[in-house]
Amino acid sequence: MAIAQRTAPTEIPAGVQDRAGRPEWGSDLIMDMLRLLDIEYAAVLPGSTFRGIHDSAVNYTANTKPEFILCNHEMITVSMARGYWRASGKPMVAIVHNVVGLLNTTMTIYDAWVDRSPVIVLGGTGPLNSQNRRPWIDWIHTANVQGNFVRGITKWDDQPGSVASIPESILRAYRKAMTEPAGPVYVCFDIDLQEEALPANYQLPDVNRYKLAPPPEPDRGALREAARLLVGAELPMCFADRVGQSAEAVRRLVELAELLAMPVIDLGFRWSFPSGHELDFDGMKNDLLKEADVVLGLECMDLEGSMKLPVNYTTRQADKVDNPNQRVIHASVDELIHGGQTTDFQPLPAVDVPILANSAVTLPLLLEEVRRLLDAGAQARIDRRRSALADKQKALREKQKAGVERLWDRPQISETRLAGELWEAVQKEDYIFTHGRFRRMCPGVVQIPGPERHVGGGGAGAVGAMPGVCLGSSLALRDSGKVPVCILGDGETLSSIQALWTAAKYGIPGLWVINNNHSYYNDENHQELIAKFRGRPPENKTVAMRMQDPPVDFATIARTFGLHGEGPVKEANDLQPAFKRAIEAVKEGQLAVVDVWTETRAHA
Ligand SMILES: Cc1ncc(C[n+]2csc(CCOP(=O)(O)OP(=O)(O)O)c2C)c(N)n1
Ligand SMILES: [Mg+2]
Repeated sequence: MAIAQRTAPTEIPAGVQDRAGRPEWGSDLIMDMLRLLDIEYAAVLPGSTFRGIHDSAVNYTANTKPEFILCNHEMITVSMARGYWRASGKPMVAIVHNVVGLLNTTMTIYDAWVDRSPVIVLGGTGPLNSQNRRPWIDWIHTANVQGNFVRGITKWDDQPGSVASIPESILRAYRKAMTEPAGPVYVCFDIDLQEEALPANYQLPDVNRYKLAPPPEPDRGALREAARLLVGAELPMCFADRVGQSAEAVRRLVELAELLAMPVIDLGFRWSFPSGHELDFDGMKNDLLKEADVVLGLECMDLEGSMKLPVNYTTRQADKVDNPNQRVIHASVDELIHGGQTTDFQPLPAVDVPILANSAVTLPLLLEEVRRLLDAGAQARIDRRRSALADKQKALREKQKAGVERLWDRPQISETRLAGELWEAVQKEDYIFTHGRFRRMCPGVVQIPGPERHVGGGGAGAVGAMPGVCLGSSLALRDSGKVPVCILGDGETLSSIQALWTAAKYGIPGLWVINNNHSYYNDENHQELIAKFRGRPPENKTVAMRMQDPPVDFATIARTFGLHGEGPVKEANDLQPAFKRAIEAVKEGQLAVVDVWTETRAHA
């Protein structure tokens, strides 16, 4: 049964006529521009520096298109916008108060930046005319220049100097955010501009004349060389990373992989290759790298790092595979966005055939070139490889199966069991995962075809961003009939627990499964490693690390917001009934939280 279709519970302002297109004030113009750009939602946490915008949203555009979505922490506003884009391909706006609101967003703006997600952050400041400032508060909430706080982690920021400059500023923000490589932008509006009267008969711009340019096409010479290397290879392999931002690109990648019998490793920023496919070789990267004579990277965030053997977490070192004749192709537009504020540009990969284009554009053209070059000799080599890979894949699946079996029946529920049971429960549904390292949690078992069933991972590893991201994806999917599902850590959930209120308020459904190991476990693992390295007692790794005494009761917290709560589930046998009840609640349009007490996972 598909999820129930509901009418979205918009707060309709009393006695207001939607008067879009006839702006009277600077802030009316801002709302007009957002509507012209087809922005459906703006996530907000209110503040007096955007009282003009807030008034226009309510009393001018009648809280529709964009509709304001109230959040209880600014980091959730930005995360929601990011999740919304991931699931819909459309940008969403976050509007935040002056200095303090903006500072609260910074972690999630960075997360969006590393995720190459177009989030349009708007804010207020001032008044810049100090004569108009209230004592104290307006002074501490004004900055010169406010965008400086996020300049290194946004593609662009602006602070228009007149009402007449507002349309251009918003249009450019939209274009900058959306043009690949996509990323967050910030536009700050002086209070005085928001509250300034517009000239009578103000004319709005024709936004159709400012359309986004299509993404750049790859150089034909580079494409031909890439095809030549791939067709002539003994063993080509592929690392796929942001490919899954386009479902069509994933289909083309499957076609290419099948045509060439080329194993693929999905690096995890998106769901870029079907798990369980005969060429899904996640888990066998190291063996393949030693043999592969050609590596095809597709939009890899860290190609160089991905081509290394596992990291020794104590020394932080990772060795490069010794394969001197290996040739590397990389299609990516990431280089166009790298800045100097943070080192998210990663180590510079050695690449023989660089292609400055995304995979959605590159793959169809590469397929054509490869097909053109395939001759009988190449075909014979590919056929031999296909059967050799089938044996390798069989061995890989057996190893994965044994690994999963080893972690299935444990005194406490393992992360693997949790993921396997969740997969069992949701695969019968019209599901879509909005987050979760699902491929690695229960390898070989979960079979997810592509981004239409999993919007992927990715970001800056910022604990606390994901609840908002999942909520934003679920907002985008609210009327799709799909059941949005995610697995969240207890630590990350608690960091943004107030996101549950927004879910309740706006009827945003979703199944949130909390992998509750009562710990910031990732760091427990680090404490154990360092203590052992220094010859100190590793048992102390749990100090200032565990969320016990008292434990966090996520199901009760969910219920206090009027949401469906299950658990804590402590026995594996109770998982299926809990998931079943929770999925029923989701189908009725609710967010359901299932708190599962898990064991801390085995570490590296
Ligand atoms: C903002 C932020 N603070 C701290 C960290 C360090 N950190 C990385 S993972 C992690 C643990 C997260 O806990 P939880 O969500 O429960 O996941 P678990 O590791 O227990 O599975 C922490 C604290 C971080 N990445 N980001
Ligand atoms: Mg945890």
